[in-house]
Amino acid sequence: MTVHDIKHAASDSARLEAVGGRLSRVDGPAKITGTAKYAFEQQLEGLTHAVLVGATIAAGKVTAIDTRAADTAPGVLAVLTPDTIMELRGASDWFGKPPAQPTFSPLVREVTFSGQHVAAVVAETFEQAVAAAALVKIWYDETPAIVDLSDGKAGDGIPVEAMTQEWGDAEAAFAAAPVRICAAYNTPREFQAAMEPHGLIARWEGDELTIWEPSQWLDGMARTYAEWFSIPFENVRLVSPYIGGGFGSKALALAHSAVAAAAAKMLDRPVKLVLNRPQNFTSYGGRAATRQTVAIGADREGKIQSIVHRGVNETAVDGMWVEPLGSVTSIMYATPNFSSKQNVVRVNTVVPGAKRAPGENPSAFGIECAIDELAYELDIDPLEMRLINYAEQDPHAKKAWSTRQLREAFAAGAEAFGWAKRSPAPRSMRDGHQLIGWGVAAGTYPVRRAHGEAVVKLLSDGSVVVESSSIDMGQGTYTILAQTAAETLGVPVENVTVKLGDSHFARAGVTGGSRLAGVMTDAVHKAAGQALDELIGLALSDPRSPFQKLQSNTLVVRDGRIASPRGEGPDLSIAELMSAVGRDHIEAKGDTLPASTTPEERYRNYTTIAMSIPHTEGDYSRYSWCAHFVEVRVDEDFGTVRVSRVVSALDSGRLYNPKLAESQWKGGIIMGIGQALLEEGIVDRRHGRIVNGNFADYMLPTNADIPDIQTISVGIPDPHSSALGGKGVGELAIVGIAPAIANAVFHATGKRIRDLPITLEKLI
Ligand code: MCN
Ligand code: MOS
Repeated sequence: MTVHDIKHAASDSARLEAVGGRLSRVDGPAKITGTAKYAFEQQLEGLTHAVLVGATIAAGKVTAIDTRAADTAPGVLAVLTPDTIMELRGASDWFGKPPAQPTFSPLVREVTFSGQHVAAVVAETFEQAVAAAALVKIWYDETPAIVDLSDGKAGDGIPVEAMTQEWGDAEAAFAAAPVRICAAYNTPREFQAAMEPHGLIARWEGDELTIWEPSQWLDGMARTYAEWFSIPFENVRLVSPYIGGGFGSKALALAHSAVAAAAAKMLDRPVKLVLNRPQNFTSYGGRAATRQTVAIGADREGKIQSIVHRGVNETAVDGMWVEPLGSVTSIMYATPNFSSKQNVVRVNTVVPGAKRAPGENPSAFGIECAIDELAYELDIDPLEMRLINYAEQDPHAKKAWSTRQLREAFAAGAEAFGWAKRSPAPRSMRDGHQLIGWGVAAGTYPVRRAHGEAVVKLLSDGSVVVESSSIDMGQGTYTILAQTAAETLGVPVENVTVKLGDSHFARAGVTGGSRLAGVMTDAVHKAAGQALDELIGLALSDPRSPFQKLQSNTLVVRDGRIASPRGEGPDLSIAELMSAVGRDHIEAKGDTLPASTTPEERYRNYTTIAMSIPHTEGDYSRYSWCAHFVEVRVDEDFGTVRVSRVVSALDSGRLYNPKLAESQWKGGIIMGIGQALLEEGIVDRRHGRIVNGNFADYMLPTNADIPDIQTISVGIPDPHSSALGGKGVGELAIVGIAPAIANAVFHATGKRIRDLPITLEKLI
């Protein structure tokens, strides 16, 4: 597709089945009718059930484990402890870096966080395993834990040099600026809280391992299993056709995955292990708690002269997680002087992990609140403030934006929201006892790019099968790949079946960083294009083809029928042509990697993230952008906050399916409303334990908390970001929504809440 073609395809397609059409989810009926089989729903012969026993201390040593009562409980097949579970080989990390320790035990003696897996019971039934797990007795030698960032023992942490970004002389310019603001912004520990819990079924057949596990990265997780058990990569098959949400948490094989796979090997029976809800709060990391200070120096007209940013995020005692807190701070506004530095602080927690827009999300909370504070300080409209400091190029990379429709987003959002009618002073808009506040904030997410493969098969009945080891956790991959294949081949979309979520299919890298749609539409477009070329080639040159005598140099396929471009001569269905030339199928593999790629590079490309393409590669800096406009109503007496209106204008380039992109954006906005007002992992300071690790106490927004949300697409096709002109969609909208709400709360109440979530006790 040329740039010219892409421009034409910019607007919504009238044809549902084409790229750009508002086709409903093709996997929808299977999910609604219950025929979609999720990982834990596999019925296997001889299936056994494992239940984990977690540490009740946050730091210390296991001194003794008494398994006698559990060993003899009904149905118990094995009680595994650090002494009895098999040792596994250490696996390399997601960059492909070799492990620090050559071997490890997936059950631990040295405890570094509450809930860490110490023992596991395997029984014939789930109920028997649960009952026996309660009989396992563990003794500890407890040592003091560092419970969270505010713990006196936590200290300032370790500098992360790689996060330092500096130009000009930020400290001096800040000191010299006529107008200065400086404030601290905090976000708590948050969790991905996907409906479907983590877990897996593991089955060994000789030295071949099959794993049914919800996964955002089949190839990467298969590599980990292969390394743990010292078996060839090809011997591992991961199956994950449907996923009940991941939000960043399902990209890695974790300690509980190792326990289940080891137990299956030791017992030579398939093992199912599903984490209960509290275990979903301690067996893998959510978003790290963060602290930032943002200092902005400006002139009296509001032009920024310096930004000084310092960030801290919590990480684990025995694992490193860096939440890049300067990622939005360094690129959103033009500034001649800039400094951002970051530390990490080790606390007794499971290693934090990726939650939708890791880095960009808390980063935007800091800078987008701070810019609002500067606007009020100078009595400048917060929207105007953002335009005064509009970055015409990437201030950090010093490169042109590939596309940046942020000015357009501000304009379209403001218009639809009615921003011009805002009364500027805080507490100046009300409806009876409700204080009304309007807030704005911007968001962004880089366009992460990578490579992928896809196989397209054209079968003798004219139907089409697309295969890829990529996944659909709800974003719409099945649907957009069906549209891509249908459009490219010229067949009705009902004739296309997309098969995903099996590591034995054509390979794909991680579904993270909102990159999959761009990667896979490219691969499927390539594969389908090759299949079409082969079909037309056969039709023109095969002696048995009725088109052969036509002496035409090309043919077209439309609605599954093949004919000459001007409609002269024969007109056949694909099935009729395949039968005429005696072919039962045509198969093509689309591969976006260069032909010169070695097998080793190919393996690394799909099983590590080391080969992602930088978003600032070449001449351009590539990002998606958005502007959120929010109305809140704060009860004057009770301090309760309700978000009553959201209008967001977003630039994700060309949309492959606007209906699904809007759904993704709304999902991000809803998650952001939860972050702003409700979500917070609460740590019991005595035991270093998450006390609200369940869906009754970890507050998430329900439909009643969510107002009408209007999203407006202002994107234009971006040929530098992907083959078909799209930019990332999945994480964009959760960036900037919490600060827009915090800014609206300030406008409503005159109170600046800099600690999320904004709960009523902080307002009264
Ligand atoms: N899309 C589009 N036009 C584009 C780009 C995308 O129409 N230019 C639409 C497509 O429907 C596509 C979807 O948006 O399937 C997401 O595309 P993309 O932005 O490439 O993101 P990924 O497919 O890589 O999905 C991952 C992303 C991430 S990183 C998280 S976290 C997240 C998210 O998607 N987790 C989700 N959205 C989620 N949605 C659901 N339902 N569940 C999750 O766990
Ligand atoms: Mo998304 S947090 O990059 O899986």
